[in-house]
Amino acid sequence: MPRRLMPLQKLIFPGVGAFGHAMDALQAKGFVEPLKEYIASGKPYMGICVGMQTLFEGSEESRTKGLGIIPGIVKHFSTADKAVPHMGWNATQLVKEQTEVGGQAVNYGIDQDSVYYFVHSYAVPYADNLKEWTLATTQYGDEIFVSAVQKGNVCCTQFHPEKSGFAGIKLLRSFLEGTGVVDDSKVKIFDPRPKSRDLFTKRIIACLDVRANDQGDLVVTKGDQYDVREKSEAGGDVRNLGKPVELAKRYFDEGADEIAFLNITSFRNCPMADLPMLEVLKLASQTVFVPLTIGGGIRDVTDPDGKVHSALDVAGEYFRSGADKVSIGSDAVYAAEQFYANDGVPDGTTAIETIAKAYGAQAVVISVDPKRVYVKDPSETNHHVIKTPYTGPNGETYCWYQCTVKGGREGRDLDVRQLVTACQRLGAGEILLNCMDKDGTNSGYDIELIKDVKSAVTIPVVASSGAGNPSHFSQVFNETNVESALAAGIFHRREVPIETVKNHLKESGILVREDHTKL
Ligand code: 1PR
Repeated sequence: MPRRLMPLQKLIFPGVGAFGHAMDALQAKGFVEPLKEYIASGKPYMGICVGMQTLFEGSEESRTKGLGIIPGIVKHFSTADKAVPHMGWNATQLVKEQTEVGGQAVNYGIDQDSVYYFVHSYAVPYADNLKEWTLATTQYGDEIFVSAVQKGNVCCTQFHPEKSGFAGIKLLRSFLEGTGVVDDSKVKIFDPRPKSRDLFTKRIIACLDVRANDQGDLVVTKGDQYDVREKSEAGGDVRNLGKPVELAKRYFDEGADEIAFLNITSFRNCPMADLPMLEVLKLASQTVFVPLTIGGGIRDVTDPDGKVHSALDVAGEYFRSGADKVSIGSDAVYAAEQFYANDGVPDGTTAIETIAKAYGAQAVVISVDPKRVYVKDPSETNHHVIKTPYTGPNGETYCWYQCTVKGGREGRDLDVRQLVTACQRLGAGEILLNCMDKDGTNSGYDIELIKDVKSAVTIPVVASSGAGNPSHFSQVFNETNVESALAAGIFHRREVPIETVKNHLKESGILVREDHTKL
């Protein structure tokens, strides 16, 4: 049934997910012609991410045609020199300037000193025939792509203003409070200037492990090597380090670039209507304007009446409640086992595949809970081993990293390299790499593990477990090429503020995000 958009005064099309999926949905719901008609009428339009990409003629991501309003094809990033998806905070270079100020600001508040949150594997390479349409470009590796579009009544961003802290809110406010239409005759256009290196920043992520305590309240907790109970002979209480929504807001205010919530008791079956993290996400997304990842229980769930909800349905509920990414733990291990049992052929049924197909690879994170298994000699195991200077209990100098499920309760016959390569092949977009041996120890990240995983995949990797002081962050960024580092305990216990970590990284010459925007 055709939809009428003409009565609208302004239209924002915030896209998440895959190009083909978005275009098919527009087609099926009768929005294609009304959207074209609306944009042609000269009324203000803002497209975000896929909401921008669909204005082009097509995308390498799909055979489905785009709206064809802007010339050009959306292309996949090269993985030769960088991780893909391009996931994180990057700068923009404005290539338009107003010769006469008044009405709608041509830059819509975009600021070259700020960074904005991107999450995409496909982008429109900048080309001269896009001059009239290009408002800003961004460099990732040595590729320069269109990161913002502007012409007349059209303004779009490849990045997500709604997830870009106060810098992004300033942009949305400019569109909402301005006329939303720029007089192009009063705009000067420049050529983008390539830089010797991109301005992509390293992300600092705060992680909140959440579960119900013995009184039934949802609390943020933190384990030592995954044991979250206070030490006592009778078995202590679950450690309570605060309330999830309040802590998330605190970390946003303190400069976290992303926040992850992990429901750590999700291995217990939970009916769809009672998923405890939905409310947490809904409330957190009202005050937290950086990406939110949710993990724990992303798998098929069965209600008490026997009704089964697919992992895709569960993920959909989380996305609609404010999650930007879902993180899959145990189910990813089972999916990898199924993948190898199937001779390395994806069968399209796993949660990774179904969620990535609908929401894009960038929305699917794999949370890995590995632990070291020491061997005297590599011949003792079929698994991928590393030689390590940190010897085992009996002087062993080799180890492999065993994947676990159910929050580390059960080890499987799968090593971490097998897991991450299978998950990348199945369509995952990021690896959240925990380490059971290091979790809660404050002794630094497991650099050997991180290097090993990073060399096996081209998707971004989050280093996790063991951060105890700011120099652990500079160490992990200097010694491995991970894109981001996560910590929990030191932030919860206020031992090291996020700002101290970022100042230390800046002093060490590592690029990090600062949001100086005043609203
Ligand atoms: O298997 O898909 O339902 O997901 C369960 C999720 O819950 C997984 O992501 C798993 O990592 C997590 N989880 C389960 N049990 C625990 C536990 O601690 N008992 N938490 C747990 C994992 C590890 C990190 C932690 C870092 C940094 N927590 O999230 O935040 O190690 O900590 P640190 O900086 O204090 O060292 P599924």
